[in-house]
Amino acid sequence: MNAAAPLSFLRNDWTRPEIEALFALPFNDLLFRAATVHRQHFEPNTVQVSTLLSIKTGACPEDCKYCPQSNRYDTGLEPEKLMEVQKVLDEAKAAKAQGSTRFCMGAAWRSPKKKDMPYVTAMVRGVKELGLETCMTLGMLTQDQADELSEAGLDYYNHNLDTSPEFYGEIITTRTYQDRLTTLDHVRGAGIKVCSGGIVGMGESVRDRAGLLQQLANLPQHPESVPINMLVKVEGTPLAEQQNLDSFDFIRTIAVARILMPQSHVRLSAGREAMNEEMHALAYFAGANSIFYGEKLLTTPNPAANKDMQLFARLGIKPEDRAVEQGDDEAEHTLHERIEHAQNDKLFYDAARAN
Ligand code: SAM
Ligand code: DTB
Ligand code: SF4
Repeated sequence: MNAAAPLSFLRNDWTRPEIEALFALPFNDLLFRAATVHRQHFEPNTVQVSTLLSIKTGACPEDCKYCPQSNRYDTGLEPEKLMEVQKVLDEAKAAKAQGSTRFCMGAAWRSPKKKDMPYVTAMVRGVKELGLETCMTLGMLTQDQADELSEAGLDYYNHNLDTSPEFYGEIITTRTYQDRLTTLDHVRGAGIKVCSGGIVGMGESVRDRAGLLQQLANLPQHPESVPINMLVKVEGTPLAEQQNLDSFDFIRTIAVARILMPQSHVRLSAGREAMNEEMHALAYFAGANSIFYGEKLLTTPNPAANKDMQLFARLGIKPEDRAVEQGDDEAEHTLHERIEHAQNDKLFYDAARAN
């Protein structure tokens, strides 16, 4: 395979051997190729930043082996019922003030109940009014529920395939792979943008990673957003003692996702607490161009916002600015101010070190 061959057109017919061959490329060839594709479709020094909030925590009836929120495992997590709408809006305001452009709300549900819908749609309406993009992840959706969320103005729905069809049964038994594909179909059918990805580091093989990416890339339309999570090992879950994933294998997964889905935002998602700055930098070079920003994911820690901003400054990365497109530049200003501060901090640090 020619490492430099440009792959700029969109395909939905990737075969597993083709994808496995990408994984098998020498690391530098794979990264060069992914970075080339990235540059053909995106401004390569721009990263989208989203904030995540758990609007309903724990006590989930599903048995996902990685998840601290399943009621099957004793992880010491304190369950919390659905948050009040106003409290969610207060959190969204704070996220906006921090410079986030998208607010993602997650609920530990198998699927939303009828009685929940008025609350979640009110959250979507309220968050949109603040000028933020909205994203939700609430479990499986019927077509009617997807339509209702779309009507409320939901921009993105996150529903992950998590892994390959073959490995899936080792991780989750309470809903099927087909259930997940059906929900994605309902989301697409409702005109909501699709956010779908998976988790690596659960003991799957390279073939499984290729299988996950094949499923995503061969959907009728690529997901607009593809979160690649590295397993966060939580005590009490069946995957708590899983072996650490090789860092380069994680970066390879990002790079292959970038090559397969050239126009999608590839999100460097859960697991960043366990990644050093060099690994973040490699992930951005390999084509990751979105992160969750702020101290907490749903229930587990995430790097401090300031730490991300300092790294952005050191790497010359700018946050993607959606605010300007909308004529509302308040959030953009905040983020640029934070980057400027971080840049000044770095100059100060470098000067102090030189003396
Ligand atoms: N309950 C809903 C569902 O699963 O459809 C939405 C929330 S669920 C927490 C969203 C996604 O978070 C999961 O599909 C999984 O990919 C990811 N996730 C959960 N726990 C994780 C962990 N320990 N490490 C990495 N990713 C995780
Ligand atoms: C996604 O792919 N990753 C996010 C988001 N979608 C909802 C969730 C990560 C959860 C990590 C474990 C936790 O904090 O509970
Ligand atoms: Fe429940 Fe979602 Fe966690 Fe699975 S991943 S146990 S569905 S909260």
